[in-house]
Amino acid sequence: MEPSPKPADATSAAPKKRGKGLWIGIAAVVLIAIIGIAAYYYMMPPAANISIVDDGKCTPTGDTACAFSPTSYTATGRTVTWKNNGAVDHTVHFFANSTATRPDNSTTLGPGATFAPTFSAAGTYYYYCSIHGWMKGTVVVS
Ligand SMILES: [Cu+2]
Repeated sequence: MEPSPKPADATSAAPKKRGKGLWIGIAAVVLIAIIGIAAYYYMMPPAANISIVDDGKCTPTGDTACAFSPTSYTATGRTVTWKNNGAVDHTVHFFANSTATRPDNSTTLGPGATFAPTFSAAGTYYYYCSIHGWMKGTVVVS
């Protein structure tokens, strides 16, 4: 007998099946990666427009290391995001001389916290940190 055709068929069929499985595996990995990246960006908080910075102390004599950066910000839209990139608590409180329809003040923002009010009207909004009164800033909404 000649058993040679059977092994030849087996070897020629095996790589074909393995190759298909490999491509399905690669497609699955790519699909999972795309879903993962999309979920990551969806879950991410919006990028901050104004960074709150400090030296971890904010001594009451007017520590200039504790500040809003930039101190004056011109918004491109109606929502502005502050992020506390410092090590101590801060707030964003709007002065009464801002445009009358100013948004609500923030609650206390711990390190890493964000505050993103939407301004309902164009205007110039003056604000300060109620914990460190010398920290002040301006937002211009058009
Ligand atoms: Cu502060």
